Amino acid sequence: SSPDSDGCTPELEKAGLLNKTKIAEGGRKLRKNWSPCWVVLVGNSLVFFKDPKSQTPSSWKPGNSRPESSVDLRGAQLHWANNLSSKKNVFKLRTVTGNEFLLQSETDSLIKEWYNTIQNVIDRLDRE
Ligand code: I3S
Repeated sequence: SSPDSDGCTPELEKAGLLNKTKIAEGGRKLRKNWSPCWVVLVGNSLVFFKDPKSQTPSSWKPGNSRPESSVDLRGAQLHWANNLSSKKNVFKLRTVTGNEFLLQSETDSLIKEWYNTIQNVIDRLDRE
């Protein structure tokens, strides 16, 4: 049977290392502070873990590690945002509560996968 045969454990959709900075909190602009971050997409949330060295996708289990923060993707908006940074491959995620994050990877294919996977979750939640 699948690990989620009881239907109670949210499905782990994707996990990996991205560069992250928060640029707004509740609509108020913040100063950029880029840092590498383990990003985990599980259920309706994007979860951020601080210490990349202590986290791997295979070691991640719900309740096993302490997330730095998490983002509810319901009603969120995703946009490519290369105009907001000198870095390449940047997208912006804006939550309904007005928190804004930039996420970035040097690897084109990787950032496209993340963009598409997050957008699919947002679209699924929009249809609910
Ligand atoms: O959009 P900005 O203000 O040019 O962003 C850069 C700055 O935040 C800079 O920090 P300080 O100005 O506090 O030293 C960061 O080090 C840069 O990474 C920011 O720009 P990029 O283009 O990397 O997003």
